[in-house]
Order: sequence, then structure tokens, then C-alpha cells
Amino acid sequence: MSFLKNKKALILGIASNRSIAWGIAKSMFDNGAELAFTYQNEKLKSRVEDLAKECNSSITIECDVSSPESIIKSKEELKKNWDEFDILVHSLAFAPKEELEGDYVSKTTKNGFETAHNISSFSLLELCQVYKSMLKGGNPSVISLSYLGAVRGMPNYNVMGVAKASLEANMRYIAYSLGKDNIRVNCISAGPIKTLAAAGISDFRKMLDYVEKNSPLRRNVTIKEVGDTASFLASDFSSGITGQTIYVDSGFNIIGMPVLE
Ligand code: 0WD
Repeated sequence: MSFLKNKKALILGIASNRSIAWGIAKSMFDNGAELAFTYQNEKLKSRVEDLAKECNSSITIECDVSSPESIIKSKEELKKNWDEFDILVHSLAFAPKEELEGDYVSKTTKNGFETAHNISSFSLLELCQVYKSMLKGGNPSVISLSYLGAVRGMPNYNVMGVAKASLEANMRYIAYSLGKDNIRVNCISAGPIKTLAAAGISDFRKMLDYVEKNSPLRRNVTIKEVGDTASFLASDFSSGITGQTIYVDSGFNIIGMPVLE
């Protein structure tokens, strides 16, 4: 299939070949998109370069979203390759590890709260501000990644849940603002997937087991499934969809109580 033929996508948030961003990149590449990648720092550079090669891409650019200068510089670098592009994928988040365990009220710090919100939510707005002038084409699309902890209480997810709530509201306001430029903005709320970021969440294995036992589909989702939904949201097939959070979670978000044995 090549329903993303003639579209260009900038992918942020690859840390390994388990990253959700990698599932998205693969799906978009398989569906015909041309790709560019960012990496957070030197440590991740060669890994991202190797993965980019698998998608016939040699465009890899440093971008640490905690630094406004780094975001601006990444745009200057991208401009050397592309005048404009169609798809921006924001697949990144961060909170200090010690914030992701234990009791929310006792453990959350101001610094942890600010960091989680800055990296995981504000960065989406800042990227849209910086890259807006390059987001062109038939149906430009911005996609971010959220989690059910934005709207439900979850053990250990703590301040990241609050940051994801901010991300989802942020996404809606950006969608409201950029709609007049025909730019669509949506979130995918993914079920738990074992990645580097997930390893930082206490008892993550138990979350996977719980979804497997209790979700309507009785299994966890894969990065390919999240990637294929991102491809749809990036494509002209979703041209009427903006400001939405779409769940790719085996239906887990709809359940009211665990399966009765
Ligand atoms: O279960 C999961 N894995 C879920 C993840 C379920 C639902 C949602 N998500 C979300 C995450 O919250 C995140 O927003 O999906 C997004 C991607 O996460 P991932 O694929 O699970 O995680 P990972 O492979 O670790 O990639 C995230 C990367 C970082 O990795 P590490 O592990 O080094 O923190 O985000 C990047 C970084 O490479 N990142 C940054 N990139 C630029 N600037 C920054 C930063 N300041 N901070 C983190």
C-alpha cells in the first residue's frame, strides 16, 4: 500500500527499536512516506541513524525538547533537506523515575511536576509553534502519544498522568488554533507496551498482565498497531478528524470491571 506516497514525516521520540515512534516510522515508511528523524542526544545518535537507514532515510537531526534553541536548530537543519513537510510525530515524554512510584500526594515534587509537564506536554505546543510554517501539503497532521492515565487513576503513573491530561487538553487547543491553517492535531492513547520509557514505571509487568486478562481483545497491543493508526491519522483518509484522542488499547478503556473468573 502507498497511501502516504508523496508525504513527508518528521518523527521525534525514537530511543530503540521497541519505541512506539519506531512502530510509527515503519508503518509510515511501508505506506509510502518519506521520513526524517530526530534524536534526543549524542548517545542515541547512531542508533537512530541505523534505524533511519532501514527506512531509506539519511535525515537525522538532534532535538532535545527541553531546550528551545535545540528545537529551533532542528528546524534549521531540516530546512537544509525539506522546504516543507506533512506529518509531525511527537512520541516522547519524561518524568524523573522517582515520581513514577508510590503515593501521588506524598511523593510528587514541584520540580518533577514541572519537568513532566514541560517535556511531555509543553513541547508539543513549542514544536507546533516552531514548525507551523513548514507544515504544508494537502492535509498536514500532527500526532502525539497519550495514555489512559490522563483520564483515570492508575497506580504509579502519578504525575505523568497529570502531564498526559495536560497533553490531551493542549492537543485540543492546538487543534482549535491550527484548524484554520488546515493542520490537524490528534493523540493516540496507546495501551501499555514494553519500551525503555515503560521500564521506568513501577509494576509495569502487572499492567501488561491486567490488560491481557481484562481487555475486550484479551491481549496487549503492538507498536505496529499503534503505527498503523498513526498512518491513518497522517493520511488523507482522516482528513475530517482533528482534536481527538483515539484509543489503541485492545478496548481496555471501555471496561467497567475486571473479567469474572
Ligand atoms: O506503554 C507505553 N510504552 C506507552 C507509551 C503507553 C502509552 C503512551 N506512551 C507514550 C509515552 O508516554 C511517550 O509519550 O508514547 C510515547 C513514546 O514512548 P515509548 O515509545 O514508550 O518510549 P521510548 O522508546 O523510551 O521513547 C521515548 C523517548 C525517550 O526515551 P528515554 O527512554 O531515553 O526516556 O522520548 C525521548 C527519549 O528519546 N525523549 C526526548 N526527546 C527529546 N527531548 C526527551 C527530550 N527532552 N525526553 C525524552
